Amino acid sequence: MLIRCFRLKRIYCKVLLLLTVLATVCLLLYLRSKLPNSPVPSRLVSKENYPFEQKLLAWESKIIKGLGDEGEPAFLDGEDAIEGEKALKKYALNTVLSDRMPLDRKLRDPRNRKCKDLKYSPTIKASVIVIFYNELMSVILRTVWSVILQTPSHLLQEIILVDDCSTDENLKGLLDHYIATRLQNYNINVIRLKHRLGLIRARLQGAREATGDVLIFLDAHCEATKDWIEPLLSRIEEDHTAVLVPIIDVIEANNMGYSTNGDSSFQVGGFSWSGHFTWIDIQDENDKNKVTPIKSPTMAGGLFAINRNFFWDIGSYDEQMDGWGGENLEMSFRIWQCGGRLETVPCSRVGHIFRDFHPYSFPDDKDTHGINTARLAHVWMDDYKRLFFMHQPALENNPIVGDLTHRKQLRQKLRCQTFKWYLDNVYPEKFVPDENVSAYGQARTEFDMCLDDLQLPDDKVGPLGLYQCHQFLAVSQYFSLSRRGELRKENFCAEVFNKRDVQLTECHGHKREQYWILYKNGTVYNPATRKCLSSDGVEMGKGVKVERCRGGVFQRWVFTHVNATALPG
Ligand code: LR7
Ligand code: MN
Repeated sequence: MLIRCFRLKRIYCKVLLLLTVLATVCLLLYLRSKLPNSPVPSRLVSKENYPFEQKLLAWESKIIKGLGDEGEPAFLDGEDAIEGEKALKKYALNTVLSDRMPLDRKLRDPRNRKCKDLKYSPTIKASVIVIFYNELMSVILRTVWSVILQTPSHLLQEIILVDDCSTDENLKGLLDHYIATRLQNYNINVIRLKHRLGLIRARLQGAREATGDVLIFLDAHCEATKDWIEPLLSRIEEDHTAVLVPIIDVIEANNMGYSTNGDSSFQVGGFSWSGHFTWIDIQDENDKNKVTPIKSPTMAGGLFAINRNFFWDIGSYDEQMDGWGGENLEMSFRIWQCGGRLETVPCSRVGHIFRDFHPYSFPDDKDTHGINTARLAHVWMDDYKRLFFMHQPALENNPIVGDLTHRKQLRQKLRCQTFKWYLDNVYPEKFVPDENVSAYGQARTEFDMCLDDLQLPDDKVGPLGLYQCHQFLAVSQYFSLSRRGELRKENFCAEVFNKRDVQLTECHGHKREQYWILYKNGTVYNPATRKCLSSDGVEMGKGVKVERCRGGVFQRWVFTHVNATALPG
């Protein structure tokens, strides 16, 4: 054709050649891409993953630009809204909404103004470890994107995703394909566990693979915000024994709104004697507006940063802990008792989706939280474990708790402090129901009726009740009269309402309606109302009240343990 071309007039020849070349290029381009509008370099799409690519494209085409920007709550219309409601009931998360929301949405900077003036220049790198079991893919990926977008690349060694043997098929090939095609420029490592190990051992697997100076663990439904990592790394560089928690903000499970507690007030971690993590308001007025790290007695467990070598030196995790729960208190007590510190870093903020229930089930339906907590009570709490086992008597001498030799050896090897040391030095505000009190135990009337919390849930206010005394020591009938004159159980105090009713409400420490005097004769007197605690006319299962003091059987209360010298006559 070329030779013939030369024979034709030169101009026709050139045009013809050009057209042929153009057509060939077009054809080649079309054939190579096969996938119109794909954001993905075609070399990454093969015959095998072509279906994944199509699925991702279909999904991506439905993402609504700007939805949830700045962390604003988002809403869908029509059918999507209805489906979203259903999803919320099933997964404790509006999965429909999450799937429509950009994975790289921009959040506003939630930090206290003063944080913005602080300069940090850490020189160490973090491995971010995210474990998941059957989490929604868009939620996992939003976690990953937020880390990538909010972390300067010189501070990020790698992101490690640990799949705790999920059964959701989307989290296999499709997730791998997303990472290979949309995140190929980042160092992301996916570890697939062959069996479900539970979140504690899954984290351990991630930690074993990590190579960064610092490990940062995140739940698989988090979003990091501006400059979140710098204050964490700087603090660890300064003190390698500091284990750090960011402020954990709430991402609403129904509308994905990022909500903060206001930019200055925040909470640190505590615990209840039943072995649960609790949030506690900061006690020290000076600490409330601080932007420097603040000591925290415990941590929630899902989001924290720790020097990698220190993580191993201080005993990583109790590998015999199964499933979910307890590992956070175990680690908190251990860190403090064995020479580290736990701190909340107010200038680092990460959102977490708080779900109303676990969308996954546990193998064998075991109470892993209870069992794990029994393990930590035996190892770390010395005699104070009595207070935990009062809540879980069935676990006290139960072989299900497993062998503790290694953890006890660890405690010896590290020459750790006692639990009393921890309470005195780290958490002096913690109320110990049978120490430094003037009376505790059952408070009994002459008719074999006892004060009873009537199974009031932890987060509710309800009547201080009366119920038949149990033969054994049950937590529901365990009350203390504190040295400050509170009639209390854990953080709930008996308070007089309307000069008559007695309710259990959060202890506030301002005395008044929460102030009681127990006299040697068994009278429980409330000076604010000048009335006495009475069981007169109270039916079993109903609330006691205060009445004019007149002595007699209905106004006499006998506590199991009384420190008589501490009582007025
Ligand atoms: O078998 C499982 N395998 C897993 O990999 C069960 C769960 N998981 C994953 C799961 O996908 C998630 O990424 O483990 C992570 C934590 O599970 P969640 O999100 O269901 O737990 P949670 O947020 O309700 O619970 C808190 O307490 C747990 C106790 O074991 C863990 O320490 C969680 O990390 C912890 N979460 C937080 O601290 C976030 C702040 C919430 C609070 C308070
Ligand atoms: Mn979580």
